Amino acid sequence: MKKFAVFSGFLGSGKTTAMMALTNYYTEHYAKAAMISNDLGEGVTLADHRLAALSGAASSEITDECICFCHDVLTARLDAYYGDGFELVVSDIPGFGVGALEHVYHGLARDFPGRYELAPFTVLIEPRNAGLLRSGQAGETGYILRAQLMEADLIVLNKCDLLTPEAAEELRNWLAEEFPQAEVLGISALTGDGLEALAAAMRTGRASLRHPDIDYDGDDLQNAMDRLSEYYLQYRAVVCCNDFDGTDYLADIARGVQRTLKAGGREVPHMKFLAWEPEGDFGKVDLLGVGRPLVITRRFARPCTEIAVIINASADCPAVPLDEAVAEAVENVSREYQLELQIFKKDVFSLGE
Ligand SMILES: Nc1nc2c(ncn2[C@@H]2O[C@H](COP(=O)(O)OP(=O)(O)O)[C@@H](O)[C@H]2O)c(=O)[nH]1
Ligand SMILES: [Mg+2]
Repeated sequence: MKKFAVFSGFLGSGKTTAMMALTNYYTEHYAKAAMISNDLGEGVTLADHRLAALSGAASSEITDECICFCHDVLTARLDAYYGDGFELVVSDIPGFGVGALEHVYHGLARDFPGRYELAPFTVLIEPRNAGLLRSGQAGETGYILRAQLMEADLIVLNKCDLLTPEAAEELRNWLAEEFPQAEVLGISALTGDGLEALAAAMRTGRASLRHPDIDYDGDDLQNAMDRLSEYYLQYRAVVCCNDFDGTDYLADIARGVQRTLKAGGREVPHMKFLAWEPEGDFGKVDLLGVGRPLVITRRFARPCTEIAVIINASADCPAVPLDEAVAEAVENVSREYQLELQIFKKDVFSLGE
């Protein structure tokens, strides 16, 4: 079997976490599965792939370009995995992912007929955004969420651990009524609930290869894309004396960025703060909107003396003020923690340029 699935969905919906959980589950129960983190940043080892690798998932990344537009790179990667005995490969989509059904699935079906089995085109949504969409309060994000869900063969309501079973069922029912072309599943990528159903959908389900009318060339998508910036910073931080709490350090930086962006009326759908120490222990903090509480995704088990840090984001904020907000927070907090910094790489760009 050479099954391939795209996992689309809004920033922060849990694509990376779900792909990690699914590939591990699938490998344990069925056959070898792997994941590809697709990112627009240049170079290698952006936050999602680093996280997946630290977590032990079979993982690789495709950077610089969306798999929508580099089928040669994608097919070479897929063929290498299938040649190696993998039976399922899942990849996410950078940015908003809108249009990936056409560009990836139809592109592969047209140019490489019969070479891969396309699993259901899968779109993740988190309860908060499903709720906002349902109540008509999603604002400009509403267009993006709706377009993503219209592309779906399979809608995955993720983070169901944050809901009561009744509330999860109600949201699933609403999604099924509103997007009748798709099957709807509820999972928690964090607890593993629902992974069997997701694995079964990958095994037995098929892509429908429809052509939904998502107004791909319309102003709504273009405007949203134009406002999006990508941010990437990697550095090493060494404490001058004693040790420090790496998780608190990441959270303090995240709070600093959050304060500045909030004061400037900016938004950041998803900013990741990932750090690891030489032994492989790691910590991660996620900022999923300036008005939402920080999420401590993973705590360092021990105090740190030296860490490598990646700060990686898609933000609704022009590149310059975004860069300034992060630089200020990193500088202030690192001084407070008495850390010496060595910057390896910085890459900040607007998608609209
Ligand atoms: N409570 C909860 N949090 C989750 C779940 N899945 C992902 N998250 C968290 O949501 C945040 C964004 O997840 P991520 O996988 O990076 O989202 P992506 O941007 O779509 O790839 C992280 O803090 C995750 O730990 C889940 O099932 N339940
Ligand atoms: Mg991700």
